[in-house]
Amino acid sequence: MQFLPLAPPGQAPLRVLTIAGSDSGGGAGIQADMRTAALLGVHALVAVSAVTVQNSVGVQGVHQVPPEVVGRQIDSVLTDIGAQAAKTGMLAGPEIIGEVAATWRRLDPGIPLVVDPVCASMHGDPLLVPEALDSLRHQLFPLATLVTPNLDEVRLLVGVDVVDADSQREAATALHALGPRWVLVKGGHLRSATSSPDLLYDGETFTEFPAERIDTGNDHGGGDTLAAAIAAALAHGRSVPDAVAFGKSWVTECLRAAYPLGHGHGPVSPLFRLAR
Ligand code: PXL
Repeated sequence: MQFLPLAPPGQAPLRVLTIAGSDSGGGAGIQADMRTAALLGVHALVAVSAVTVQNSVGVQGVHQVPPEVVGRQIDSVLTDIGAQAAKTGMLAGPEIIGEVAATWRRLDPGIPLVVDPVCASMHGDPLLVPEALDSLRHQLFPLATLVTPNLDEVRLLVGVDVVDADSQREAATALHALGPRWVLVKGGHLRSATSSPDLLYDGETFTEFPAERIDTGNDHGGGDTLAAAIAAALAHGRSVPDAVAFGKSWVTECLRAAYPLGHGHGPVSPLFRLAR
């Protein structure tokens, strides 16, 4: 794959702000975003929304950061350091979503915002309280350049069971009606054992992004990694379709390099990049 251009040593790289939760297991959430950012040569700014107590087997606890502190982290880094793109992951509850949306509207940074509407971990442990779905739909989605739900999140957000190409289009249309500029409905394990096409929609054109299906039980952090790589490419000024194509090829390589960890599911890995 083609990587992103690097800043010369000693010069500031482009920045991506990630607003997300911490995974103590180091494979998903903020840690996934920072691994991907670093290995793509961009600098990650971080607003922590929640601290999860988590390992490879599951999530044993969630501690939300006070909403005001989430807003102040965003304000602090954007008004001083500045970023060329931003991304949200786990936001935990309606209060934090409301604060992120209000801060974004007030600062109006004029940069792309990727919203990965994280609802649960791969083990099925909740990472968003159910009452927060309306805040996601009506406060955050209208601010998003791109939203990147998986099939479970699609079902929760718009009530569409994606089982084939038609229902994937129906879901993309319903999600787009909530206000984001672009929607990427991830295919997950849809359709065939060898490919899992994601569907991108901007209100006019449907574009399919097929990708090789990598069969691994170690795919923790895959969604975060995809959205983080898309945000990094957007920071570089790529168009949304180009950034999605880049993110797909990045996460495919990270899935190929995934490794086992602990007694459960290991993480996707951007560390392959160090070997090149
Ligand atoms: O992969 C989604 C995700 C996002 N953020 C945090 C997580 C997870 C999955 O476990 O723990 C903090």
